[in-house]
Amino acid sequence: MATEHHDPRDLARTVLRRQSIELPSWAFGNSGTRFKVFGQPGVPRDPWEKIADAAEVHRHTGAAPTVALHIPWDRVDDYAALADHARDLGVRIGTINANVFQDDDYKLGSVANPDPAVRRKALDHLHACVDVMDATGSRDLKLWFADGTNYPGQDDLRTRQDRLSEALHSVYDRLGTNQRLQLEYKLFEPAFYSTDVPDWGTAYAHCLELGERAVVCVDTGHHAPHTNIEFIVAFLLRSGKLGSFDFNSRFYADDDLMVGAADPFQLFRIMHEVVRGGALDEDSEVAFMLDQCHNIEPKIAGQIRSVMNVQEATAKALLIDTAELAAAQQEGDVLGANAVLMDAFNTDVRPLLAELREEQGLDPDPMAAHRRSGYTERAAAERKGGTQAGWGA
Ligand code: AOS
Ligand code: ZN
Ligand code: ZN
Repeated sequence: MATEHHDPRDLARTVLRRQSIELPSWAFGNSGTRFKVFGQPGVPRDPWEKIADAAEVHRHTGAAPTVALHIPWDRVDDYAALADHARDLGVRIGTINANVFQDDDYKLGSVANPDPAVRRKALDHLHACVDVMDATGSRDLKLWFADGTNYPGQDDLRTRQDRLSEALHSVYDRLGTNQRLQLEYKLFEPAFYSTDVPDWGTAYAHCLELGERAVVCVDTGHHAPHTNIEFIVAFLLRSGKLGSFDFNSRFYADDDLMVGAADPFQLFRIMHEVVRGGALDEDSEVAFMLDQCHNIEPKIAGQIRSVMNVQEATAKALLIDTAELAAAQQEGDVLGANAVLMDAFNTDVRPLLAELREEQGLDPDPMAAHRRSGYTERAAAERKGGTQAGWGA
């Protein structure tokens, strides 16, 4: 038995070396709550500078080679030039996020709005986002809709599903053969009575109807409290419908705090299902993105910390002795099986990750390397007048 036992550390090293985490451009701009946006010095003034900040995260972690855009927050005249700019800085443009929630027209919704003219406007924007993808070479279009209602009777729930479905079909038909539609669900907010894509089941059903290139995005902050998110991950991976993650953590609602900060054990359980379901295999197409707001902490450092948190949870999940776990499960050894999982979770993986970074020519401590680089001070000195960017703009 001992001879056929693989050392989980070997697999961990291989997978961790190739793991990549996508950064959201909007995490680098000023953000806040409805009560106050606290500005930070050196905040990017435009998408070009947001990409430069993302590149700084990648420089020290080696694990964040792509940056997601949000349109129109990241509107530029020439997206191909923006993609070149990213490449020059050592990163690439990743997912394109559509924004059909910030205009006055969208008070009663976007693609599910009762007014056909507003629905048309929203749909035109979604199509324009696919044009952006064509220019940047992006694979994924991420759709999150703020659509819903605040009061019973405000609109017809079923008709809204018909309108949503019509728009999704239209966007899906516009996609190129190598492009995908990621449908993101969220239980509530900004709508408080009903939401048109409230949960994974609704997103899954729409994606099934659309076809193979429509997949579900799981934002970890978008569930009711105590939802077993790892079950959703396991289910969606089993049916080939998990497209991506928006990682963040929450104490109350959609808090968008740093991933792994509120509940590292939950992140570990999710990463266990990710590994189990093959989402970190070499040919996996699951995208791992951050969707966070750094309201009070420094933004670049906040992203670096988040990337490290994902790496640590992944390393722990990869260290689970799967042979022992399977044997304990098969024998009905409840405590034994649980102990296998907990042993891995309680392992200090920081030395392993530090070693892997050194092998890649990186500083073993990305936070310290970023601090020492003087990047933040330089940005603060050079970027005058950068008060708002992205979220809160
Ligand atoms: C909104 O709650 C969602 O998480 C979306 O992913 C959204 O596009 C993103 O958070 C930027 O606001
Ligand atoms: Zn999200
Ligand atoms: Zn969210």
